[in-house]
Amino acid sequence: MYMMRDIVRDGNPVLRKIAQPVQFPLSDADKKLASDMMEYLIKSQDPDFAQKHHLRAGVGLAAPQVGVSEQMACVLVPAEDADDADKTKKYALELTLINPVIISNSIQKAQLFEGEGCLSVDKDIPGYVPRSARITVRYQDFDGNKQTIRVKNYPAIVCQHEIDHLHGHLFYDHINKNDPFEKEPDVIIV
Ligand code: SB7
Ligand code: NI
Repeated sequence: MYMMRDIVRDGNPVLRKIAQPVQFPLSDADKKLASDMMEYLIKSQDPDFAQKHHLRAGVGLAAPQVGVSEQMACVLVPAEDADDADKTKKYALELTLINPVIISNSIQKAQLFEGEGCLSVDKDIPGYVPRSARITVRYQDFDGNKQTIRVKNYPAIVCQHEIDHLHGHLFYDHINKNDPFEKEPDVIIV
């Protein structure tokens, strides 16, 4: 499985490349990539395992972050028991996005009140990252079937962060340099 040493850091050109579309049927290498990326997220969210192996917890991981310039990303957002009716559900969103495209964005914005971080960026970069509050994503599943999903708020922010990686964008590209904590009009603070 992937460890922190496998995660590509800012400065490596692969993080700034436009990732290539994934071909179907999936190659064995692509199947392994998908399961290894998801395994990283699962293990990184297990406090004991993460501490023991010095993993930074992640809610998403994109293929360029492990050095593969392909349009694949995993998203694993833990369920918040507080406002989650189904207490048996471990994850609010558990998804492997292949060749994802955002086909619609809400006008309303959302931003994390503490800003964003990235497994590929070792330092804290303060500032708001304006995102769309709601998006519709078209992507392909493991069988190559086209799927459409609508997500909002935190899961939507994570999906946008991951899809950005497939286009060579990093979260801090979106921070207003002159006013990092500039508040957008009509924004949900998540
Ligand atoms: C905060 C963190 C993430 C997404 C959105 C807000 C994911 C961090 C892990 N990654 O670097 C994934 O690309
Ligand atoms: Ni990232």
